[in-house]
Amino acid sequence: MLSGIQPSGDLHIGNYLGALRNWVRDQERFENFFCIVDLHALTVLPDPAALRSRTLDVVALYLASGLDPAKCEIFVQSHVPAHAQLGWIVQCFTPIGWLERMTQFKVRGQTQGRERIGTGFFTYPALQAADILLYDADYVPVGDDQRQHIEFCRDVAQRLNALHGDVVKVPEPLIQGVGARVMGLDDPSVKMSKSIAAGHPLHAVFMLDPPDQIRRKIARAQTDTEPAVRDPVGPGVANLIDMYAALRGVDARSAFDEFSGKTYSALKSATADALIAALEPIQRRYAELRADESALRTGLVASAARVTVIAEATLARVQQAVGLR
Ligand code: AQP
Repeated sequence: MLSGIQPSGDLHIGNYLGALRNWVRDQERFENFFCIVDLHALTVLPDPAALRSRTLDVVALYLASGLDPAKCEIFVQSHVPAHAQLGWIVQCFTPIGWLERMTQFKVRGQTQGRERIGTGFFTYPALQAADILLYDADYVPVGDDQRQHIEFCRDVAQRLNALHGDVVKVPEPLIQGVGARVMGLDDPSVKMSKSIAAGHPLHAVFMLDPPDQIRRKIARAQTDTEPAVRDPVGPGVANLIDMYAALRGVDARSAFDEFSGKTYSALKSATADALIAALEPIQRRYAELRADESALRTGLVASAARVTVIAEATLARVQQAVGLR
């Protein structure tokens, strides 16, 4: 199993419910590779000091959330040069049209204008495919927003295999039901996202928000003008119900039944309670882990050394197949 998070901003509960918490739950079942994908974060031209520090923040959050370094490789993508090397090869096998179809690229193209987007943002699905293929991943646990990118990875893997024999493994996405797409609290028509949260204080609950902030943000989450929870619920209410269900480990229907006929403030207060209960222990562990940077760095160096052996073997196999060796 392989997945990663970009250190491109503060992690929010979408990252937690859609990805991280599922990795923790499933870590006993798989051989696990979790990276901090700093090369991807570079596509949004972060401040260098912030990128450096956020990379360690994300490592500490992985560990604080319960990823066990005895069961998972936790490493930084740029520490393993094979990612960039295979990324280039994958790009060469990627028709431009496949990248132009990517929703993230199309959306950013509409908001920012295509000519202003860095080439790295356009080609990053190819690098992401390389991240996955290097470790012969069977499964890629992600939120629903990444479904198209995993499809892209499968397409490019199949293309490589069709042209050069069975050279890479074709992975499957692992996408959960509840929590797979947490929407913005201030605008439930868009997915909760680090980049939007950076400019909109009421958009997201961050994993490191203190309890009073969590309560304040959830209390101000957009709902609608109905007096109480009732079918059919609007998108803001559905988002709160979905978060509550994910945190309580029940399906969205049971969560709806629990609040049916109750006020929005009852739903909000229960959702905030559930978030605080989930995040408080993580925040306590995070504070301890993040204080010891040298321990974090030591773990990263050791993991990068171990995974490099695996990544280089796959890279050599692909290089051989395409004629570079
Ligand atoms: N809103 C979300 N709901 C559920 N899962 C989500 N993920 C992200 N947002 C949500 C999942 O978190 C993992 C890491 O994502 P990423 O670091 O690659 O960032 P992203 O998908 O581009 O989304 P972000 O974190 O909000 O950043 P920006 O602002 O750049 O879009 C992935 O598994 C993702 O599915």
